[in-house]
Amino acid sequence: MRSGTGAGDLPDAGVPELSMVGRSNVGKSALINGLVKHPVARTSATPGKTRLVNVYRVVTPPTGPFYLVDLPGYGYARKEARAEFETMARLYFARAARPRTTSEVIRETPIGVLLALDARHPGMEADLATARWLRDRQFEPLVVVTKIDKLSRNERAKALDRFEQLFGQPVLAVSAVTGEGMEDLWRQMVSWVVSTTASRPPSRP
Ligand SMILES: Nc1nc2c(ncn2[C@@H]2O[C@H](COP(=O)(O)OP(=O)(O)O)[C@@H](O)[C@H]2O)c(=O)[nH]1
Ligand SMILES: [Mg+2]
Repeated sequence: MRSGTGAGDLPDAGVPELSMVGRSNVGKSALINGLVKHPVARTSATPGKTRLVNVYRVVTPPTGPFYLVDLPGYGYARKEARAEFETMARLYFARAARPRTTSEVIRETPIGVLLALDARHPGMEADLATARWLRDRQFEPLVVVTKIDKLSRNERAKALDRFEQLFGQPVLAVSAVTGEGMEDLWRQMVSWVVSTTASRPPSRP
């Protein structure tokens, strides 16, 4: 739908958004392509390629339209990348609908977060810091372990245990290459979208 660098380029309030958060090169764009089964997002073997917020409007039964948001990655070799990510993320996540005081204007944008982690690198400080950052702001991310095809059967069981220990929640293993876990992830996303729309009062009679 659009690419942008600032808050003004983000989608209009009111429509649920599912955003991809993760280090550069972890497979966020490949995940989006795998989910919508169409090469809409540019993938790259060179880390740090997505410097923009890319927004995709998804229309699929049984949900109403929602947005998939490909956020720039963090933890890329450049030192400023972390600060850049935080500046952008602060603007982006401030748009979410969350419990507020009655005197505040309520902006109805439910935001769900997919935190993408590389199966081969459990426990990277940048990932743990990002999970803390999100939880501090009341975002409970769905943890998605990417590139699971890169691990052997033995390695994967160990890695998934480790991720679950580190993040204190179940994780979902996926591969954009083999398609493993993608249906399951899609189902969880759709049911999140349905639940956000069901819990809100209808905007029109
Ligand atoms: N083997 C494997 N490679 C993947 C997978 N997902 C992404 N990649 C590769 O990893 C690189 C980075 O992917 P990309 O989606 O651009 O990462 P992003 O920076 O997080 O958006 C590309 O070369 C992809 O082809 C996966 O599930 N399995
Ligand atoms: Mg990308």
